[in-house]
Amino acid sequence: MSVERTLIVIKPDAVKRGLIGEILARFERKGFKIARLKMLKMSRECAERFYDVHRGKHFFESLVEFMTSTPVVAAVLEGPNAIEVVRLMIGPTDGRRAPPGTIRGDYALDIQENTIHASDSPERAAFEESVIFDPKCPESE
Ligand code: FUP
Repeated sequence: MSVERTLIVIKPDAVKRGLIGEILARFERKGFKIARLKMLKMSRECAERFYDVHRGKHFFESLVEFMTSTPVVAAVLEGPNAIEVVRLMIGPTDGRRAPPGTIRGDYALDIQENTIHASDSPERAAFEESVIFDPKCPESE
């Protein structure tokens, strides 16, 4: 069992719907420690860095617009096999196909406005934490 860190972002759709507490509570109940927490309104530069691997894809521009539209809440979660376990808890990308019981399965009906992001590898987790917690990605006022 390896203790890992992963980065989650509660997306604008979920923040607007008042789901921050409910979503964080699911991870706390599961046993993860919230190691870092930040509410921010992502700048375009911050969102483009965060989603650098998707640059050039057909949905990139609309994804950046969505993620910069209203504040998000980011957290670093720590616990055993955090990356794999948190990905299982959030479910597949498309909310319509995500099984009930997963976060996307319970709260989302869309592929973009799908409630939550979670890192998919240790390298991405470290990179995404560095982007989000960089002072160049300022906290929302
Ligand atoms: P995931 O890792 O499950 O968040 O999904 P992906 O890495 O496949 O997608 C990254 C982001 O792009 C997600 F926010 C969903 C979004 N996306 C679209 O908006 N349209 C698509 O066709 C595919 C992904």
